[in-house]
Amino acid sequence: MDVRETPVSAFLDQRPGTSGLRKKVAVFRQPGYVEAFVQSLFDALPEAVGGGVAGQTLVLGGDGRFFNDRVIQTIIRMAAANGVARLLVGRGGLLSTPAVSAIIREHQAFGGIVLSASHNPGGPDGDFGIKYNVANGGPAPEKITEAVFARSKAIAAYRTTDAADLPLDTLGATRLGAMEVAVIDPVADYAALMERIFDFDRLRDLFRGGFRLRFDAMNAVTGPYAREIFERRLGASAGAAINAVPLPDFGGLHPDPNPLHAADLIAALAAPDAPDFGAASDGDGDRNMVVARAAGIGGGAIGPSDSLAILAANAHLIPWFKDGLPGVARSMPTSRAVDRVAKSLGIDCFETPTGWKFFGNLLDAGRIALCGEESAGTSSNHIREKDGVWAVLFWLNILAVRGEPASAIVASHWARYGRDFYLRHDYEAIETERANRLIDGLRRRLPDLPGQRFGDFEISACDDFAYTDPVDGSASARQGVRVDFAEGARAVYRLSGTGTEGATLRVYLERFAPDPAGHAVPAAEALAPLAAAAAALADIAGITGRDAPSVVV
Ligand code: VG1
Ligand code: CO
Repeated sequence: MDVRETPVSAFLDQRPGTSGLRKKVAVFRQPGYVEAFVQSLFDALPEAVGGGVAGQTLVLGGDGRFFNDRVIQTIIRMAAANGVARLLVGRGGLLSTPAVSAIIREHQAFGGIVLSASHNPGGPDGDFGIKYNVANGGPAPEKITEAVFARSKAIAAYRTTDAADLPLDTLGATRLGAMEVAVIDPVADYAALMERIFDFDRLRDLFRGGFRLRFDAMNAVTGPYAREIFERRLGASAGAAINAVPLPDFGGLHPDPNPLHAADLIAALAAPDAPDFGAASDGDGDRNMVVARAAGIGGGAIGPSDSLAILAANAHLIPWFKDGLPGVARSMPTSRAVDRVAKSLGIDCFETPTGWKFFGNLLDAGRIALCGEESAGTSSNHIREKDGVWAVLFWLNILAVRGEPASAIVASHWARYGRDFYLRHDYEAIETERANRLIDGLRRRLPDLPGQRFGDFEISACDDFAYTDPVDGSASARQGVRVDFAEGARAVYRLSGTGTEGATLRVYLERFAPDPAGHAVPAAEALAPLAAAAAALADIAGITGRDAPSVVV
């Protein structure tokens, strides 16, 4: 095999964000763009993690979106030219993000590459992304992503080889030069892991008893996982998994599992013949939305922050957690519902910056075993990524053991712990300069804000969230502006690190309501005064020119 050093000029925009490098497909399609980034990654690893990919095993797969098939082949050739010994590739180029994490751990691989822009839209006009995961199965920490970015600014050539595309549709091993390429079943290792975590006998009984699930894979990567696990192994009725064939354009759907983009699922769970439980996941299968049959308090979509709290409170019902949890963690903007559960369990609760990479050390050190984000991500120490299908199985296992409808479990959780009303307002594609001005302005005003009133709310404390990792001491500053109000409410402002167009301002709103008498109110209504106060405080309309958010979830 001839290794070819191909000159390339550096692209200066290859800084990975919250979750890998994410750009418009058109950006990734520039000649040399993928190659420059992947070579920067390979070049940066020896110093950043103490060893390079030569002689190692890597895992490779993606969510099947447009361009996945081309980039897979590019990376296969580059991996061979960079001396990778063994490459595990998902059949058809498909692997969900949680499956990559599971496979890295199961096969003690050096790392893995996931091709996905996650919940961002796909297709030629949509988004593409490349993420790197390290040997613990988790997203590369900032130290590595920054080293890759630094390298990408100086890269001058990449290594590849002239070889035809490899067929990826049949399982088995082939070679490219000295590298073994093993085409693996994308689902097998992952499904086996799920069987070790949950009570599959009990779940089979649940479905045998007529329980009806509707799982919407949104034409993204989880279809094959859902068919195998829910339908084949657990006996859910055929067709319980819908939109279950991964499509390059996601069939025109936007695979972001929230009440807005999975509106059909919400409607199905509100219909007279509704299934017992609904769920959906995102492009790469790491997010989940769970939906209770709509029936009074607790019915409908279960907010991700509530879901995390409820999973924590019920974790002892799952075989994997029968001895309880050492601790839990949530990203900073996630509601404080799980904090109250941790308090009542007498365990630690950590608050980390947004992005799954910040949970890795806590999980590795055994300080936590369950964690989540308000953005529909939940997972545990079974892997080092968030995990959509796992979260659905967790809920099903709780439902099977408790024998109550999901809505009743939500309502009784609120009655016991209080309800944290929660909403996120996104202002998408605003001019970057205006977005930065808004956040900088808030930062500057921080010292003067305590004591000021906005509408019904008085600011009791505020800061720009900074985090020091309790395990390795690494520090991350400027992670979002937190504003606490004396009335048990909170607003958080931060800019998205996954958007691909201008800037996205996220405003996270929450208010604690201890009294069950107030729990029936819809969140939008309960939070309207807080939303107005938060918008006024930051002068969102004045600075961005937007008088309403583009997305409310
Ligand atoms: C968003 C979410 C964050 C999540 C990230 C990746 O980041 O807020 O919680 O970890 O997406 O999720 P940001 O920076 O845009 O707010 V996924 O499913 O895209 O891998
Ligand atoms: Co995702």
